[in-house]
Amino acid sequence: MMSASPSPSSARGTSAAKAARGERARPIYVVNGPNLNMLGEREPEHYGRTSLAEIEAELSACAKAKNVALVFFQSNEEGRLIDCIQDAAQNARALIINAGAYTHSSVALLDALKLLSVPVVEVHLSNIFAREAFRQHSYISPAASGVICGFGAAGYRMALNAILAQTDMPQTGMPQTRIKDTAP
Ligand code: CA2
Repeated sequence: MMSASPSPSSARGTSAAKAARGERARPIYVVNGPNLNMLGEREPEHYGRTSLAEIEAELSACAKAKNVALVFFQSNEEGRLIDCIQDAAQNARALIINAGAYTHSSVALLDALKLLSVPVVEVHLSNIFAREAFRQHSYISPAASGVICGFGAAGYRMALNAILAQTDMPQTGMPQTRIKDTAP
């Protein structure tokens, strides 16, 4: 984990410390939506030349170095993405999602993501705000802790690091969990 020194022996046996360790053992889900299985094959001007398999391999290496488990999932089907998000709501420590074009259309994904009480990071390879108007609105952002876009494949690593900073280092002042929308 990221802490520099072991917990003091007095804190190690407490139920709070055990709960924190159990939470860290949960995997971070990395969910990719429609057409992202085609990465590297077309439109490199928007999405780069790195394949999804290469992105996942790089993330796996980062996660291994930090002793974090990852679960990867990609689907072109909205319902299968929702099933995965519901699974994450039960089992994940956090979730990274590039919902692809469903970002701009899916209230169903938004509703599913609202089930999560752990950090959710929305990632886009391209800077969606510098593209067509229809890409500049995300239905899912209200359920996200944060959004990373425009940094290509590196955005996934940034998301992982942001989650680890948020969940392992509460002293940084970042909120520990996603703030729920309390608007009526
Ligand atoms: O920039 C992103 O990551 C997007 O989520 C990618 C989506 C797009 O609809 C969003 O507006 C922004 C599209 C992913 C399609 O990826 C392809 C990759 C190679 C060839 C064709 C599509």
